[in-house]
Amino acid sequence: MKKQLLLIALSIYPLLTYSQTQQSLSFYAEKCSINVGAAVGSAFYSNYNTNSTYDLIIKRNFNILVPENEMKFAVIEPTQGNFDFSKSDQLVNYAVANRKSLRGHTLCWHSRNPAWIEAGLTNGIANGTFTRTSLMSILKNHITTIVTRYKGKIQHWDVVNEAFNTDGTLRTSIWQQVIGNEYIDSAFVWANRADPAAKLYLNDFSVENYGSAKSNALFNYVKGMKNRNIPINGVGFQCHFIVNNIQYSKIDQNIKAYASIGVEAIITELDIRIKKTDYETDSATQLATQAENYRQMILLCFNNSNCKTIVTWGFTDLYSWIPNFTSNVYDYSLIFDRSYNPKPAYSSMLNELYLGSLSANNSIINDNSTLRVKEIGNKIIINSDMDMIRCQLFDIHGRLLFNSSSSVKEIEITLNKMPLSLIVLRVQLSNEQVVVRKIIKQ
Ligand code: 9MR
Repeated sequence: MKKQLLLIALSIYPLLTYSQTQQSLSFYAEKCSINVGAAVGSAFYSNYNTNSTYDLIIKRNFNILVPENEMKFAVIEPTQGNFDFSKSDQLVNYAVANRKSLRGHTLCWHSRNPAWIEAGLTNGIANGTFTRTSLMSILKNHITTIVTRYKGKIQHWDVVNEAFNTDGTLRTSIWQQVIGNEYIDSAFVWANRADPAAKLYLNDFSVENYGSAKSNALFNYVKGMKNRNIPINGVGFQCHFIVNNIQYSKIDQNIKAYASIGVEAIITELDIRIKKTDYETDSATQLATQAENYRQMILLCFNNSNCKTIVTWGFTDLYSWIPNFTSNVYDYSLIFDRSYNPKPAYSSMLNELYLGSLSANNSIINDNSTLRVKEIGNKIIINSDMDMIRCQLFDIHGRLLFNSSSSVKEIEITLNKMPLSLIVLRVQLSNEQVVVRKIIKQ
């Protein structure tokens, strides 16, 4: 009877439209312990708590929000020492009232600095307006004031944004030129002192794929920060992608590299743009490919315990930075269309989260016909009727202990150097089902 019900649920789900179902992205994401979020831009403030479609989509679908522009330096400290919190307070109050988490974006960046900071550069070169000491104290005051104000209310901070060049060198922002490379370490230390519970991230673009000069540089830098005991929790992969042009396995490999040094790698600004001429030729194919791309991004979160946040950069094509940024060559990058209708990408994310929620709430874990786990001495033997395309073990802190990605029906893991405590087994089957099982080691 139970199986029959499940089959019916699976088969009708893709047919439901957004307006017909009460379920939502965050409804299922929470069952999978995933944060699913969106950036909110200027439209948020005119829709603030109005129960408009814009407002309802946010309330129902996202459990983490990020201000697209309203916490940037120029907006929040337009003149030295005078802070304008009007917009950020509105967002924070909304998040508290609606039980949403927040990502603060961003405390230190080369871009969107106010004129009084920009005055320190002439043609991009520091001109002596600020000394190292004066700029340190400006940055420290900026970070400390904002993080302290929102202590306990903003759970993630993009402390430093886009610090690297494509070749892996550090960007010569005003902060880097006047303070030196240590501006990054200092920014993290100041943010941590102001709110020790907030998680702190170094956010960047084109750092998603394992092995590029820029992603290697970011990885090595973060490793160095950990060695210097700088309080960094993770990196943000912005993920501004082009449809059908995403290298999942390289992203997966990169996320796992961060796991190996105890660092999160989360998805902070996802959008997947489509060339307008391709869309005009065959919109159905483009949207279906985009839907599959978004689904695969959700799988990265399922398959990596250090990637439990996925945030899109906006949610409706009505308000996206893409057309303007690409001189109208690209568009249609988000999961709702311009009329707030959910796109195929929305449904594919919803379905994937729904499937994930089934294994998260144990309805599949206990099905011994899918997966059998035996412990013999210091060995764990995992056996499945279906091919296992990935098999991973994590320790209690979510650190990866074992990882195999060959397609097999049986796998034997020797536990010699593994910690004696709870470990978590996560297996992805050839039907893409993810099975999770907890093993208590004696
Ligand atoms: O989407 C944002 C756009 O509205 C702003 O004009 C722009 C400059 O402040 O920033 C855009 O957001 C960027 C984000 O802050 C950092 N990563 C890249 C994003 C897209 O450019």
